[in-house]
Amino acid sequence: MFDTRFDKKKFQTEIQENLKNLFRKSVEDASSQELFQAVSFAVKEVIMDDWMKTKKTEKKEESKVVVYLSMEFLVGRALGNNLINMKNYKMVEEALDELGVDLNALEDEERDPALGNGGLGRLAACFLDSLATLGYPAYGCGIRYRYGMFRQKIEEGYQKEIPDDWLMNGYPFELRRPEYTQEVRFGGNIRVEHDEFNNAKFIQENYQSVNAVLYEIPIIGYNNHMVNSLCVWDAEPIVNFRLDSFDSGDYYKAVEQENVARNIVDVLYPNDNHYAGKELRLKQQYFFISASLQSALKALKERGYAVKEMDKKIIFQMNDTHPTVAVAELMRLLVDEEGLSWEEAWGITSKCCAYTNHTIMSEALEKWPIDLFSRLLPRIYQIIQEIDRRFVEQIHQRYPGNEEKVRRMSILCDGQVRMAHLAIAAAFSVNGVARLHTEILKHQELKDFYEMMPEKFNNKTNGVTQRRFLLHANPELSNWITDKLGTEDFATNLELLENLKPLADNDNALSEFMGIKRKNKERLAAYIKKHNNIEVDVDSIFDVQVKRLHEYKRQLLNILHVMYVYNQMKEHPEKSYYKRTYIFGAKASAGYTRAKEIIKLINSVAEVVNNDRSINGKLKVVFIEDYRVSNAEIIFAAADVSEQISTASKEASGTGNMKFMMNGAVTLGTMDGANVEIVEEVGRENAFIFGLSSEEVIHFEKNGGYNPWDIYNQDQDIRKVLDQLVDGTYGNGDKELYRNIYDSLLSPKDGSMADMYFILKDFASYRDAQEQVDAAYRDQKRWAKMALLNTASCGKFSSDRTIEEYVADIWHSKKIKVGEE
Ligand code: 475
Repeated sequence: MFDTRFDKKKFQTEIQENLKNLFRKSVEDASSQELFQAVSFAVKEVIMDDWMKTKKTEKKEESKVVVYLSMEFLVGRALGNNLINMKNYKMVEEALDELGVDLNALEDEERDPALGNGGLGRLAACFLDSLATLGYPAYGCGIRYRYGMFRQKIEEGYQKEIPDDWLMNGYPFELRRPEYTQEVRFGGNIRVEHDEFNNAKFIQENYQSVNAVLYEIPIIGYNNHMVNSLCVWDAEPIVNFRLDSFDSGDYYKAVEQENVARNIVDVLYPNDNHYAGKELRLKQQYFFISASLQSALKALKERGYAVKEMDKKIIFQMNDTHPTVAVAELMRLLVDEEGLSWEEAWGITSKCCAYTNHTIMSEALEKWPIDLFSRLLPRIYQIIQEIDRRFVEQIHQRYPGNEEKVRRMSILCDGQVRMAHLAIAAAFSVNGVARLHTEILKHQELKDFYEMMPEKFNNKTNGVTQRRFLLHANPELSNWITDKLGTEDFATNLELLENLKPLADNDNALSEFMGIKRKNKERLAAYIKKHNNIEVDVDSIFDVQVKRLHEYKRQLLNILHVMYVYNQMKEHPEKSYYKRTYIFGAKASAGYTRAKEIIKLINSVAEVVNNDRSINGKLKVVFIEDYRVSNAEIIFAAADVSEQISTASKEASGTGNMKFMMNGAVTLGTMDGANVEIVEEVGRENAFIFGLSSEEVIHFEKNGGYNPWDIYNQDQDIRKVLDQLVDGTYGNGDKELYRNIYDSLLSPKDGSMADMYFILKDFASYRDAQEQVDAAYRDQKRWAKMALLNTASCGKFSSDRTIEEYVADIWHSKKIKVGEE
C-alpha cells in the first residue's frame, strides 16, 4: 500500500527542480551526493505538511507532552527510514528507478548522524520512533554536536579515530529555528538582594553567556502522518561581529566569545558507560538543559497554561544522570524567575521529572567535584545545596541517628555532587532497563533508596523499533513475514509474529527462512569483501559480536576462545569443525587503552588465522571497521549466532540482543540484562546459555574474587591460549604487546582484582556452549527451527511495548490523531 498523498510524477519533478535550484544540474549530470540531497529535500517537503498538522493537533488537543532529555540520540540515517515510515519506500524506489537512479546507492550517500555512543543513545532514537508511531506528542531534546561519534579506521590492527564531520554536506532534514534562541549563562557570582517584603532575590553577575540556537529534526511516525521533533541545540556567541568594533578591543572579545560558544557543542564525548569528569561535559549538560527547560516553560505559557499546571502538561524523562541538572534548573526557573515558593516549585519539579538508570558500572557514576560545579553553575549549586539539606533532613527523620545512612545517601558528600542521588531525590520515578537490572538496583546498588522510597522504583525492559531493524534492515524477511501472516500489521504490532510459530514445523517455511538468511549473509559477505577484502564463506556459521568495546562486554572472552579453537584445529586436524566466521565490530573510547589493546588482539588473531592455509578456511575472523547504525542493519540481518556474553550483572539490558533475535539469530549468552527475558520468551532450548549467574558474580565480588591461577594450572588448553598472549604468537614476535591483557587476567600490576570480569572463570562453560552451537548447526533443520522461533518470539522486545509501559506507569500522556485537514 502506498500513501496516496505521495504523487510519483510530482515527486520526480520536485527532485529535478531541487537539482536545478541547489546545484544547477539535471539528473544526468548530478553526483550521487547531489541526488541524495535533492531527493531528501523532496521528501522533507512532503514531511512539512504533516509536521505542521501535528503541531496544530497537539495544541488543539491540549496534549501532555513527553520531553525526553538526553545527551545522545543515535538516530542513524534518515532517508530510508523516513520513506519506510511514510510508507513510500517502494514508490520512491520506482520513481527513482524511472529516472535511472538507485535508491540504495543514494541511501549510502547519507552520513549517519552519530550523535550518540551506543546503547543509551540508540535507545533514545528507538523511543522517539515509537512515540511518533504510537501517536504520543513528544520532543527529544539534545545537542547538535558539530562532530558526532568519531569514525574508526583500523591501521595495522590499531584503532585510529577520525573526526566525524557529519555536517560537511549539510543535513537536509534539519530545520534551523532561530526564533527559539535561548540565552544560557555560566559562571560569575550570585548577589543576593532583598525586596520590600524582605524576599531574597538571587542575581547572577559577571557571567559568560552563549546563545542556544534550535535545530529541529522531524521524527516520523509509521503510517499515521504524525511528525514529532528532535530538538538539538547549537551554541552561538551572543556578541556578534560588528564591523564598527573592528578597531577596538571588542573585536578580539567578539572572536573570543565566538570560541567559547562554539566549543561547547564541538564534540560528543566518546565514552560509553564511563564518566570522565571534564568541565566541558558539564557545560554541555547545563547548556542543553537550560535551553530546553526555558523553551518548554515559554511554550507552556504561550499555550495559555499557568506555570503551576506544568505537571499536567509536561513530563521530563531524564536519560541517565547526564541531564539531571534539569532538576535544579527547573527549580531555578520556578523560584527565581517565576517567583514560586520553594515548596510550590518542588511540588512541580518532583511531579515533572523521572529518571532512567542505564548502568551499574561504578566507573560510569557521575560525581562532579564541588569546586568545579559551583564555579561553573553557582546558582544551580546553591539550589542543590538546599535540595540536599532538605533531603538529609528527611533521611534523619526516617532513620534518626543513622549518620552512616546519611553519608551513603546524601547528594553532597566528600566534596562531590552525586548526580544519581540528586535524580533519585527529585524524581517521582526511577526505572531500570531490564527486569534483572531493576532488581539489582533495588537490592544492591540503590538499596538504601529503595528501602526509603520503594514507590519510586519500577522496571521498563528496553525494546527496539522493528521499523528500522526489521522493515528497513531486512526487507526480504519483512516481505516473507507479510506473506505468511497475510498482513503488514506487525510493523506496529510485533506480537503478531508469534503467529509464525506453527511454521517451525513446516519444512518448506524453514527452508525459505534459511534461504532469506543466506541472501542476507551474501549481502554482508559482499560488504566484507568490499571493506576488508576478505572472502568469507556464506555457508559458514556467522558468529557475531557487535557493540561498544568494553571489558565487561567480554570481547576478550570471545577472541581467546577463537585462539583456543585455532589451536585445536592445528592439534587435531583429524577432527571435524563446522566452518565458522567470527565477526566483530566495536569502537573503543579514544582514551580506553585496554579496550584498544583488545581491538589490536582481535585484528592480530584475524591476521594469523585468515592467512593460515593449513586450516582450509575453516575459521575466519573479521573485524568490521567503523561499526555504526547503518552497517549494523546489514550485520543483524546476516547473523546466525548473537554473542551476548557480558559478565552477569554488568549489562543493564542490551538492545543489540533484541535486534539479532528479531532477525532470526540465536543468542549465545550469559544470564544478564534482557538476555534473561529473551530466553524466557524463546525458551531455553532455543538459546545457548552459559556462565556464572549474577548472584554468583556479586558473591565473588563481595569476597574479593577468585584465584585464576587455579584455572591456569588445571586447564592446559586455557594455559596455552594465555601463554600465547606473551610468547609472540600474535604479536609478530613482540612478546610485550599483550602483556597487560595477560596480567589483567592473572596478576594485575595495579592491585585490582585478578580477572575482574571472570573471563577465565567462565571460559570452560563458554567453550561447552560453543560446542553445542557447532552441534546444533550441523542439524540444519533443528537450527532453522531455533532461528525461526527466535523471530517468532521477539514480540515483547518492540520499543512500542516499552513506550506503552512508560505511558501507563510514568507519563500518563494521551495519543493524538493527525488527520486530513
Ligand atoms: C547499557 N552510556 C545497556 C543501554 O538502556 C543498555 C554514555 C555516556 C556516558 C556514560 N555512559 C553512557 C551508557 O551508560 C549506556 O549506553 N548504557 C547502556 O544503555 C540502554 O541496553 O545495557 O550498557
